[in-house]
Amino acid sequence: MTQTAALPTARTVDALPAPLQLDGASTALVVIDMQRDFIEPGGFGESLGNDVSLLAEIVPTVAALLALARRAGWFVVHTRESHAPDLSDCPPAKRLRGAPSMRIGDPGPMGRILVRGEPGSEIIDALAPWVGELVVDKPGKGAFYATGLDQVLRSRGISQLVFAGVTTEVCVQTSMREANDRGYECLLVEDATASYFPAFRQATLDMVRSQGGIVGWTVPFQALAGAWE
Ligand code: C5J
Repeated sequence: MTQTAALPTARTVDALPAPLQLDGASTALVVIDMQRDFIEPGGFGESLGNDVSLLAEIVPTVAALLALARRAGWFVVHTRESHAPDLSDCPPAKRLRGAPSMRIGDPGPMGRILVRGEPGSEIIDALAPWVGELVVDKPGKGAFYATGLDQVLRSRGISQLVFAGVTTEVCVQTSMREANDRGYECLLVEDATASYFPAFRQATLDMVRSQGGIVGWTVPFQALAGAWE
């Protein structure tokens, strides 16, 4: 009788500031806010005066990362920064901040800005969630604030999170810090995250992996894919 050895589920990823042992059985990919409202013209990002084309550049890499996660069998989570239609979960301090051309809840070319169920709050077609993947609507910048994400991850035995998405220094970094404080090991894929301000993206990568990885690790996509396949 021949016996087939179980494939090892853990791999060593050549990350910074140090190699990271990633175990596929306890890993989830968390794709932050790849929504039309941030990436396409006419949404929240552009209403704040930003050049949204900078964010669209990472879409092929995020698509490749999603494909890797699906092949590897990692649990996949997508988040959407969004609010209830009555804006009951949008504090005035958030809605009234700054001087955007359109505020959260205002009608725009893709429907009401950052409101759940409107076309602008949907994830872009190229990165659409698959059946069985978790979609988390979050009213804050962080994925753990006022959501059930922590409970879902814990119930699945997940302790390592691979992060991608936008924007690096706002929702991605906030979510990573929330996860780090909750005991998750966090790995940010460097070329699968973007900011309207490239210098802020770079500063965030440097901050995350500074001081021995005070928030987590970073890795280029090809290095992660190379370790896995
Ligand atoms: C922002 C986000 N930048 N998804 N949201 O307001 O990073």
